[in-house]
Amino acid sequence: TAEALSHATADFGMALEECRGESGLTKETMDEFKIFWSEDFEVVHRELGCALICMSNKLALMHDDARMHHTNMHDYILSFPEGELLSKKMVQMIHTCEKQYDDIEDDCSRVVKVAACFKVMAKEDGIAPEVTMIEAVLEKY
Ligand code: BOM
Repeated sequence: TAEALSHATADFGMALEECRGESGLTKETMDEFKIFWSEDFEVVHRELGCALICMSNKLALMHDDARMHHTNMHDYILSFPEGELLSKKMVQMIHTCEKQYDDIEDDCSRVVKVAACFKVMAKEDGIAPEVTMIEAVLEKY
């Protein structure tokens, strides 16, 4: 659900600042992680892919080959309110997207493609959060 994904985005986004240095993702490209879900934000920068790898590694959500760790991702999403349905969907969606871009060798370039694919799928499915929903979650931190 969009509710669960707002929580996950708010929590996952906490790792962004720690990952700016090594990923090279500037504030001009992405000021805060919540804007990932904005209509106006295009998920195209290789640096964002590098940042997603770094952020995922802090939470053990990826394997060494920069592919999703299915069990850990499932359990992570399950930890948020209303996470039951989302955890299944999200693992399926990301896995479907991974298969689509499996031929891209560069990890950062591939991961940003997978993330863009996931954004499209989540929007189609109606589980993509509005930026305002994420802001509401962040206010309670
Ligand atoms: O093969 C790469 C798999 C990793 C993809 C990670 C996709 C994350 C998309 C960005 C949206 C994040 C929203 C919530 C974070 C939960 C992890």
